[in-house]
Amino acid sequence: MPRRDKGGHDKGDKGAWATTLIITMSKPEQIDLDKLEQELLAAIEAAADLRALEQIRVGAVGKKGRISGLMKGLGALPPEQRKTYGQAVNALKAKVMEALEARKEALAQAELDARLAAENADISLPVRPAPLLEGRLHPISQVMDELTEIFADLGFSIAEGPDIEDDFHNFTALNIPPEHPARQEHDTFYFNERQDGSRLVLRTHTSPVQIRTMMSTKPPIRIIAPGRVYRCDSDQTHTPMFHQVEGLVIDQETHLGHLKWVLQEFCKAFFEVDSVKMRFRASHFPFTEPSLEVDIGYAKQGNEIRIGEGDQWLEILGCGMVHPNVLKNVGLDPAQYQGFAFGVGIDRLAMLKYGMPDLRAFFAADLRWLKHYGFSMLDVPTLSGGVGA
Ligand code: 2NM
Repeated sequence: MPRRDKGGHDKGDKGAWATTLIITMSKPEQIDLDKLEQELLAAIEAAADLRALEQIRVGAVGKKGRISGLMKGLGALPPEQRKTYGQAVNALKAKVMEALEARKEALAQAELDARLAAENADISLPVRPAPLLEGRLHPISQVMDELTEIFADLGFSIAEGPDIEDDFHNFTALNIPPEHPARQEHDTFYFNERQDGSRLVLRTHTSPVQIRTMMSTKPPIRIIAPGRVYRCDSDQTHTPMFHQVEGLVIDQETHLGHLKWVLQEFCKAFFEVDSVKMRFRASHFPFTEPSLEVDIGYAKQGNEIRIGEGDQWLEILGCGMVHPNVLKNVGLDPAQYQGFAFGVGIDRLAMLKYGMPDLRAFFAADLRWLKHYGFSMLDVPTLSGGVGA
């Protein structure tokens, strides 16, 4: 295409056209327009894409385009020729516009066809694993879900509370007054002193959740409180943060027999066995009276341990009847209400059930470990399917 088609940015260009017109004015102006028409229609037909077509449009009917240039040249014609010539240019313009429109539609359709062809999906290709299938649930999360499922089935609700507690909820209300030796045993993480001299703590057990529940809820109460707890202790068998689930039942006639039954049902469901051998030993906690520690029977077969049978014992939890002082501290009348409480270490339960030998691996964030011991997101524990299925 000639240079001036690009819109005639050059002033001299326009002049050149006017000259042509005047020279061809006497009669052969028709020929000039025919030639231009052929040229333009051919260019439109040959436009390879919408961008090329737009350039042709601007060059022909744009403000500085060739046809617009012809219109502007009209004034230079003798008056008697203006009308016919003007009509001819208008007709040319209409034809060119029509051709532009048609080509534009065809090109748009072709571009859409090409895009559809390029973007189609091969549904016969194997599906890439979704994040939901690739990701793994930490064994602790899995065990928490299992515990929730089991205790929900026994009629317990879930209660939660803050990780940062005050002295009253973490100690005093639990019958652990200031200077009580149990405060040392707890290896507490203390925050800096506040203005009134008191210090907040990272909760050393989830029992403050039970305190809060007893203070805010009228019995009967049946809750479990799973969550993180903190003790300033770190070696092969201790991590400064670990997980506990504690349970609490408060009613008017709840007794130790109920406690034994609940723990037995829990152990059977959790370890997925039909019967468990359990041993209740007298113990001492400030917040329960009487207090008991519970061992579970197991047998070692090679490297595996079988829970529920055999003549070996493994301590798994502590429990007891809630101390009358605790009931008084939360405003319950010990003459009217009583109940039991228990506490289990979740991390230890997970190690036992899933055969994980090293506690510290739980918190090492090693993806290879998680891939091996982790659970699929879709493995939701159910009692009917076996909680650890
Ligand atoms: C244990 C063992 C025995 C316990 C007691 C209470 C409360 F708040 F009711 F007094 N909560 N948790 C308790 C009793 C916890 O953990 C080994």
